[in-house]
Parts: sequence; structure tokens; C-alpha cells
Amino acid sequence: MEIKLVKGDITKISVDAIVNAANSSLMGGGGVDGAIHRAGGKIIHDECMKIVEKQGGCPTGEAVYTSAGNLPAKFVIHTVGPIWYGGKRNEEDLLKSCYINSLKLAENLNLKTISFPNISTGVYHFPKEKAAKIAIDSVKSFSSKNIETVYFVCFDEENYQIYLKMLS
Ligand code: AR6
Repeated sequence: MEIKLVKGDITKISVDAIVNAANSSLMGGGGVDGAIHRAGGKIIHDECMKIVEKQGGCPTGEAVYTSAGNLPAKFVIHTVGPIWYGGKRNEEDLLKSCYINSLKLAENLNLKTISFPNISTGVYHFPKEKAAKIAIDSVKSFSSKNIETVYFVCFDEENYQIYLKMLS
């Protein structure tokens, strides 16, 4: 798998699946979640509500998928990152699970390209350097038959600089 770094808005990226940093309710919210629901349209919310009816939401560290509505992507993989409580509530393993479970879903859907935002580093306050290391290590540890390219999409300059350094 090739890793590529992009700075910008994940809703604009044309890949097989974009990953959403959602919350357990799958109802949408602010940040990247809000941007994806706004740009993708109502179908994403409707499909999320079907998942909620069936399994009662999405637990932290796990991932589910919907179609992508008006987005250039084919699917949205919704994963729920951990809220940072100082590192004593298994946050690091839960963040790793977000990346691995999203990749497993993409693999099972036979997808070739997937893009990740910097999960948990916004309102969930996961330290950015720690989160970037976990994201990169998780992706590098994942062996895949189908996925060819993984994009890390950094929206804020701070994350972009951290990824630039860690990937060079
Ligand atoms: N494209 C790519 N990345 C973005 C975009 C975008 N359009 N907008 C923001 N980011 P956050 P979290 C980056 O807060 O910390 C929501 O309300 C942003 O710079 O979106 O996992 C959910 O509903 C940051 O680096 O997600 C949850 O309740 C990263 O996305 C909660 O926030 C993650 O920031 C999840 O919190």
C-alpha cells in the first residue's frame, strides 16, 4: 500500500471511500463529520439511522459504512474515535482500532483507495503527534490485498506539518 499526504478538505477527494470521524450516535455533528454530511446530503444520514435502528449506533473504535451521496467518493466509512482523557482510558488502542477496522471494511468491500482525516484530533482533543504516529503505524502494519493507496488528509496546518515530518 502506498501512503499519500494531502492538505485540504476530505469531502473534495475522489477516492473509493472517505473515512468520517463520527460519534457513536451517527447523527452527524461538527468538524469533518458536519462537512461530510453537508456535502454528501441526506442519504448519508438516512443510512446512518438504519444502522442505528439495527445495532444502536457505533461503539468507539469500531467502523460502519454508508454510501456517499453527492460526494465524489463511493462510500463513507464512519468510525468513532476516542475522546482524549489523558491517556488512561485506552485511548491509544481505541484510535488504532479506528484505523484498522476502517481498513478491514475497505478491504472487505474490495476498495482500492481510502482517505483518512486526523481522527480524534479536533474536538476530541487527542494529542496530534501521538495520533499521527498511531495513524501511520496502524496503516503500515495492515497487510492488504486490495487497497493500493491510503491518503492522509490534513485539514489544519499543524497536522499537515506533523505528517510531513513523520512520513519523510
Ligand atoms: N476535511 C478534512 N479534515 C477536516 C475537515 C474536512 N472538511 N474538517 C475538519 N477536519 P473533528 P474528532 C479535521 O473535530 O476530534 C464531530 O462533531 C480537523 O482539523 O472533526 O474526531 C463528531 O460528530 C481535525 O484535525 O473530529 C464528533 O462528535 C480532524 O478533522 C466529534 O466531532 C478531526 O476533528 C469527533 O471529534
